[in-house]
Amino acid sequence: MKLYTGDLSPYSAKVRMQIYAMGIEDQVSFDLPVEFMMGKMSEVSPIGRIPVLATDDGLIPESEVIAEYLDEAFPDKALVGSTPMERANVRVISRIADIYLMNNIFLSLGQMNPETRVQAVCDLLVGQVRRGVGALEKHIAADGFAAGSTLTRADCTLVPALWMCSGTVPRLGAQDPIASTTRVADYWKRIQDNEHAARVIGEMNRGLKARMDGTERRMAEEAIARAKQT
Ligand SMILES: N[C@@H](CCC(=O)N[C@@H](CS)C(=O)NCC(=O)O)C(=O)O
Repeated sequence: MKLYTGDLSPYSAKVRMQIYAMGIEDQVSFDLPVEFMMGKMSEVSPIGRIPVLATDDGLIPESEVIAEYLDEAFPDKALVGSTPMERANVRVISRIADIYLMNNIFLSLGQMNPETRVQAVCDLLVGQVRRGVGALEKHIAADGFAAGSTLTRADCTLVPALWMCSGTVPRLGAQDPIASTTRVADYWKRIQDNEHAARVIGEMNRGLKARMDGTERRMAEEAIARAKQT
């Protein structure tokens, strides 16, 4: 299998963390198609976004669907909990992270520049993120991992979402919503010591550095030039 993924992509980081935690890295290779760098990812996969998992049977887009697929493909290593209620809880936390945090944070990226920022849009989106973090505070476990005593897919979704939240919201001129929580703030501190979490955080930081210092753009230009020669 091949995962189309990028260092800085939090949705990709979610799937990478799951692959690392399941111990199935030897079954998956990682790649970023040149079409993504050219803004033509929809030629590879109609949704046009990463991550995408390429399997022998075809392509699977959408991080949550890939996550479910990996759990089903490797049931003895699945990270979704063992009882129906545990599985429901893992899925609820994962949905809070994806829908209420990540979606709104991604939409807010267009409001980063104070000179072009529409404050009402920014307030709306940050308000939704704050509301999502408030819900997470009630659902997340008081100690251990996000959904209890073992690492699950809830952690794989939350780590990139909280990384995005703490890195993005303050740049919109608002307080980090995690700062006014107890359980979420403690969890965020705790989980960064986990080896798989630390690894994807390191990868996202590396991707951010490459975006900021121009390395990402240079590498994309070189890959595009190579693709045009062939
Ligand atoms: N709902 C999708 C979101 C994926 C997504 O938005 N990926 C971003 C990178 S993190 C992307 O590919 N953006 C490119 C674009 O929007 O054209 C998922 O869970 O996989």
